Amino acid sequence: MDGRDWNLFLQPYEQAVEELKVKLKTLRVELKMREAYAPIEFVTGRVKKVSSVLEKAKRLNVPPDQLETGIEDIAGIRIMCQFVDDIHRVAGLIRTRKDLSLVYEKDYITNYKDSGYRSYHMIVEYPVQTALGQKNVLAEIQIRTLAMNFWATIEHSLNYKYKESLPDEVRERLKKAAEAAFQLDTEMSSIRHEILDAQVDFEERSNVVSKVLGDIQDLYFYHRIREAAQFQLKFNELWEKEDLFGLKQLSSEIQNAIHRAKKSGQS
Ligand code: 0O2
Ligand code: 0O2
Repeated sequence: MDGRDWNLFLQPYEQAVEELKVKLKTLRVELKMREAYAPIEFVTGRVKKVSSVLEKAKRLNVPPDQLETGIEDIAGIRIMCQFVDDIHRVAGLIRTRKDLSLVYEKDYITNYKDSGYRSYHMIVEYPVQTALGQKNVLAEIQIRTLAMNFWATIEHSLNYKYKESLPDEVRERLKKAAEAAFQLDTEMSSIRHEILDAQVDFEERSNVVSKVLGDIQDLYFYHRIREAAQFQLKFNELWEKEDLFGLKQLSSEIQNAIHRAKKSGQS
């Protein structure tokens, strides 16, 4: 083991993690203000412990003088999202940032690991300003849903306890649990889409109702009393049946009637 000062070695990584956490938490606040919904639920970060850095270097055969390039997750940031769609949105936002540069990405959601692990990883290079000038450090940003995080947190702690000797039966059950967590994500996404669709339908229906009722008033204004009364009856019937398609058709029929009324008023 070399006699390096580990605190000094890890310092730029500490700085990178602190800065990235502040920036990503700020992004969450800003998105919440702009869109009322933030694709980021919460952000955490950590610097790898010296013992874990050494263990990983040994496992990956990284020489002691190449730790900075050979180990990409000494600085680690985790971004938790509610929905799988949010992960792609957040990854897109990170790609366009000017304060870091993307090195490469690993999509462990499409290509999930044998263990069942799912997450989206982005390896980035982040410049920190030190007393000796700028230093670029590598950082790993893991983006995952709350369900993926729940699974990974528990699986990680079990693996830590059992190391390599995790019983096969437990390994299999963990894989099944990962599948169940992913199904939960899929179900939540589909419920969300249905809610969004329902919101759009509701919006559309209330717009068409306002338009039809306003246009019927206009027909009275043009003294088309009989026609207006017939349209009102038709509207009542369609509104009762919640027939959005029929209401849209009625709206264009009324538009034509108004058009005719205007024309005959002019001649
Ligand atoms: P708030 O308003 O207190 O929630 P830190 O230095 O404390 O900002 P650090 O060291 O990474 O961040 O701490 P930690 O314990 O890893 O948690 C970071 C943030 O994530 C904290 O919020 C936690 O409250 C939040 N967090 C952790 N687990 C969960 C969780 O399961 N659900 C939710 N919603 N939040 C969680 P803050 O930023 O300190 O703010
Ligand atoms: P930590 O800080 O304890 O989480 P490797 O796959 O480790 O040989 P690489 O290329 O760095 O080498 O790995 P990878 O898989 O791209 O990303 C490494 C990190 O992803 C891990 O960090 C974990 O945080 C997470 N990860 C990857 N696979 C699993 C898994 O099966 N279960 C869980 N719970 N997490 C996983 P570390 O090094 O474990 O560090």
